[in-house]
Amino acid sequence: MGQLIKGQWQAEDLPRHQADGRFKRPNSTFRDWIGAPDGRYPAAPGRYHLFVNAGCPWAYRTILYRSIKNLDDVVSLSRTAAAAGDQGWHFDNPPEPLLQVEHLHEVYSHADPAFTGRVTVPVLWDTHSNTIVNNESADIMRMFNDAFNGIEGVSQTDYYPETLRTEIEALNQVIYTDVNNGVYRCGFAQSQSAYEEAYDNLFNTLDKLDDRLAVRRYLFGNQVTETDWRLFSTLIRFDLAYYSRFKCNRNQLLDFEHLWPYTRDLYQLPGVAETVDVSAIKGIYYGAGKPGILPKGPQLDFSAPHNRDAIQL
Ligand SMILES: N[C@@H](CCC(=O)N[C@@H](CS)C(=O)NCC(=O)O)C(=O)O
Repeated sequence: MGQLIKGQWQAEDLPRHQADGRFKRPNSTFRDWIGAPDGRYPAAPGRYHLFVNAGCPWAYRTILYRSIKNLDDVVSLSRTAAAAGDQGWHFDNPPEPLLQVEHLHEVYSHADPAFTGRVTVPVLWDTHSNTIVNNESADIMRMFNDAFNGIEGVSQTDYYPETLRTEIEALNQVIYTDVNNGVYRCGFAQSQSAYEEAYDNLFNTLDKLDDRLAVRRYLFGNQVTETDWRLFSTLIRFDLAYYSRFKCNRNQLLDFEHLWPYTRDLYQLPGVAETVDVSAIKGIYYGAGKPGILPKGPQLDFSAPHNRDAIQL
């Protein structure tokens, strides 16, 4: 995919690899915060908007939080078409209603006419000052966790409890490196050794997480945290895309004794199932090349009983 250079779309794809073939993900560029003490972005209902792609695991985290925190009436949302085109992400049935644009890169150049960088989803947009508040999914999850809690109807559930923060940060780091980004390090590796290293790290970590979930209902016991949602965002895509498209094929998720029922357990919590868009997931990973044929399988029953309620911890 191309990028913006001084506000102009450039189709040429700059390399995203280190010399040894390892995939390197660039950092996000807009990092402001709703509800921060500077008062620039107050937590007002109807003021903010999300631009997402429902197949993307990073954008998905924000779609998921918007649903489980009951923010559907507080933060509005537009989806891009499943697969990127020659100008990157674009909207189906343009123009997109909020900003009257056809491509996501126009949202970025609206915010900053001289923007240089990658045009990524998710984007959290402020309709008052007409700019991007933040385009880093990890930040947006944290904001959605508590920034709007003063608004009626918003769920008060805390997925980042004070008492667990140190442990959450530590496990997030491992899961990000080896699993969330690990599947991309498999799929986008440019050398055999970089791929095999990422593959081994991925499955070693999944094995450890599987053991951990033998005795705990969720990663930190019987309370769902941010770390569960971060892991879930990758697991729900695993057999649909990563196993085949990214060559993460030592096992399917279906083969893991605990990770598979754990994924179904999270899927069956209120507000989650309606956020999982299987055709968008297939579309983002398989749909870009012509003729854009999507795999028909695999058949996965996320609604099958998980029997994890009995785990006490
Ligand atoms: N750090 C970002 C990463 C987002 C990201 O990489 N999104 C992908 C889609 S899955 C994207 O938009 N890629 C376009 C590009 O890199 O040009 C986040 O977590 O929010």
